[in-house]
Amino acid sequence: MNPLFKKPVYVSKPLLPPLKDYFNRLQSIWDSEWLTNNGEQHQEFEKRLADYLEVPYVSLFSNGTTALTVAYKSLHLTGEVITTPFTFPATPYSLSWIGLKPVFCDIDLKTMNIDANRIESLITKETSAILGVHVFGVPCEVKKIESIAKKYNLKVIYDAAHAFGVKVNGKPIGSFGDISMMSLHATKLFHTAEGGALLFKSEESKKRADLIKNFGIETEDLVSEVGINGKMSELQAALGLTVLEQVKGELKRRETLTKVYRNLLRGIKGIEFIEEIEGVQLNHQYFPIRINEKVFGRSRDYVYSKLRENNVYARRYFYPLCSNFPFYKKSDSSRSELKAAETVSEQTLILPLYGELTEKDIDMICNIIIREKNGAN
Ligand code: T4K
Repeated sequence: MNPLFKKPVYVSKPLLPPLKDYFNRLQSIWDSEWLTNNGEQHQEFEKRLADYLEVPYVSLFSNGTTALTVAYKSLHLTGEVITTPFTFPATPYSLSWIGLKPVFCDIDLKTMNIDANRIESLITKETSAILGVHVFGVPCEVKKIESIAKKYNLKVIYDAAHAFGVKVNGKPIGSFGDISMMSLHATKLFHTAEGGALLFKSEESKKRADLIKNFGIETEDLVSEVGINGKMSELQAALGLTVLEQVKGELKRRETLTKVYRNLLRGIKGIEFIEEIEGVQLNHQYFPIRINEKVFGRSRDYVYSKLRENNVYARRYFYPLCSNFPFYKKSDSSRSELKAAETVSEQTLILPLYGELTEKDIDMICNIIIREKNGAN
């Protein structure tokens, strides 16, 4: 069979700025002979990112996973942390690596985020925090989570890996909770190849995270705590500064392409997707759809394999569910019922979305899907 697409179409493609712009910054790095450890590019990038994201303080990291771990350390978390199983493995792993226990809470079927109404029943005397994930850039129920945290004196951390530039009622996503983490991996709307950032409200929190990510070294004479190497290099920071120039255009293009997807798939029975949400400025990081086999006539996995036959590499984020990883499944982490998360994990498919796609590409991708429904009837 001849695939419909001659070249592979992946779920995402890194936003690549003009190479000459990056070269100019590389030249400055060469001239300075300073490659990492809070150099000029790093300092400029931290300021520019804080401005762009409208948060007071940013700390840059080598990747998002290390950034999360440092966030927990800086908040002195202990014992159990309530989180979602419908996420990338990095979310619970970052807890497990420093001896914290993830406790999985079921999700809301509509937003696919942690179900705030179920959090309270999982709180024990061991609980020290709630870790929400704004999955696919859709914000968690930040107000409800805040009031639960207040009532039980818990910290709130947001894994905002997918939520670069998202706003809720005009407020930047990084302004909620004690600390938010953004992944700056190549597959993200905005990236530094590998990278991550923590966003804070106070300078004191930033200083603490900065200390931990640099081995806990305060001065040449004083090492005050067990730190780690989580630093971002000058090469990554320079790439970030260059990509930042392009991100608004990419966002606009993705918004247009999302509308094309929605128009083509709206009304197809058995397929659901996220429409505009009142008061929320989305970032179109991903275009997830949910396929209900009973109604659509074909399973998510069947559609996934048909897309593959045609060179379209859609992804089953997030499957398998983290709570089903063998080491979590047999542990106390997966102690509650996770029905909604099971359903969503079995139904979700992420379709390709990035600025370089054309309207025609999206039309062809949707045709492969719709053809399967018709074939099934
Ligand atoms: N929390 C959440 C909720 C996350 O989703 C993530 C990461 C994290 C925390 C941790 O953040 P980091 O420590 O990674 O900063 C990818 C990314 O590697 C990962 O960052 C991301 N989430 C996850 C959702 O997606 P994979 O295993 O799917 O990557 P891979 O290599 O299969 O890439 C996906 C597609 O992107 C490929 O099919 C092709 C395309 N691609 C990829 C790369 C790396 C390119 O076109 N160019 C590239 O350079 O995890």
